[in-house]
Amino acid sequence: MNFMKKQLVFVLCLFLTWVTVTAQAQEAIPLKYGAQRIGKRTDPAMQRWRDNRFGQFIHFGLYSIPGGYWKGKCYNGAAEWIKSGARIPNAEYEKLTEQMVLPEFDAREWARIAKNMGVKYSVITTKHHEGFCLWPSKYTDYTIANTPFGRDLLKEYVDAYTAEGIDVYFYFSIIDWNHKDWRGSVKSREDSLAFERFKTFTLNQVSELITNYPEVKGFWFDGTWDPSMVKSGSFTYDIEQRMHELKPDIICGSRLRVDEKGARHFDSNKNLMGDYEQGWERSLPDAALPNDWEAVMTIPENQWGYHSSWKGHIKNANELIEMIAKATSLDGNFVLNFGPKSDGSIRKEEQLLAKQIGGWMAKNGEAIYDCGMAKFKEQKWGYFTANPKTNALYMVVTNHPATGQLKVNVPQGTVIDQCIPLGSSAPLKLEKSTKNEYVIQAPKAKSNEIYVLKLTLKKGDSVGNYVAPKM
Ligand code: LM5
Repeated sequence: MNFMKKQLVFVLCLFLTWVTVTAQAQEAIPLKYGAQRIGKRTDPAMQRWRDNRFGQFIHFGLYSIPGGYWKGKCYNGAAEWIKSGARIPNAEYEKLTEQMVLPEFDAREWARIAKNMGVKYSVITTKHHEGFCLWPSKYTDYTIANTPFGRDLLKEYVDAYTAEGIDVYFYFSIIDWNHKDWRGSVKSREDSLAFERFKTFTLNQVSELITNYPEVKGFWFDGTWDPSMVKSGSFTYDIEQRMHELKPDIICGSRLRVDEKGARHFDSNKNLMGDYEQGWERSLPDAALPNDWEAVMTIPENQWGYHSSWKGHIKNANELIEMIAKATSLDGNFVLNFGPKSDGSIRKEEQLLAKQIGGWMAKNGEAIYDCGMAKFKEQKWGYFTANPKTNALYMVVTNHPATGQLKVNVPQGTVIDQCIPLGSSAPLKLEKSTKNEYVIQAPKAKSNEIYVLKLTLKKGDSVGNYVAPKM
């Protein structure tokens, strides 16, 4: 091709790109029930959610009583799904309420365990798919009030966690296997009338929760995938509006929402609905995302409610700590699930992990709380995190090298002044090897220890990237 031809092709390409880009820009579909905001929230409540970084999930309900077993048979599906897995009729399942005695329940003990683990927020199942409510709802009798335990478990939880300075969030499933008006799909006029009544019931319950437990910081909706919901853009929009009327800075993930065309989480224009990506169930992204996000994780495989015999792989403390670090390094939150036992206590395995994680967080939490993505690339030894407020940079070392040396690539021009392991005051020897690389003499790590190095950059160098949105 001669020069002129090349130029012509180039100009043509430019033109075509322009045509596609403008066409796409014009294609925005007008939506009544789509995203209510584009880009990250910039208010203090949302910044607090980000700064918290590490949270706890609690799955507790009637399913905690059978703990994965029904009539002597073990069900290896998720324990909180046992009503469905073992096809238990309502009348039989409801009898579990008689066994809800909770002799060992002490919300302050749960809160202490959470506090010592280092979480800054906690999400509890106020009502899972089974429909049983952990609070005395005036809109149904299927609640904790009508059990031998009888007390308002949710209130005790809210008070105890709030007293420990832990923010509380409410998990709420829209699916309700116990409610006569709930429908997974709407196939007749009768269904349609029932589901309309169910919408009112749900709005009432959400309002009741916000009104009676004003400490709640946000909602974690679930069970929004059935056809009845996917066709209910206006309903999920109404819930969002109602929550904001009652509590303007309430936080709610994307799982609640669907637009009028049936697009879930992201509307038909690909804009995130709700405040953060809430689809990360038992998985973490591998790269940065444009939105806030939160991953929720189980200790065993897919078990959220109490299961008395965990099968398969059970994560150890370091696996979970690595996930906390990874989430932080990618500007996301990490929430670890607990499934308390039917007597109200927390199982020993979970208590031990909570303690191990808590020990690590007490020493190294500085690299997690208030932190986010650094502008330095991920490297083989682990994860960089950065605190934009203090301009500190952290290396969370998950792969201690046999060489005893950590090679650290930094952007050109970056000068590291000092490197100190958290929990120590002695700086490590730091060599500048080539233009963009430092070699750090690693601390003598105990085997299997994840440690954190705090780097101080030359004054004026920014660790940024995790730029908190401007207020
Ligand atoms: C699995 C994978 C992606 C989205 C949804 C599911 C099914 N998950 C559930 O039904 C409930 N969500 C969990 C937080 C837990 O409550 C589980 O029972």
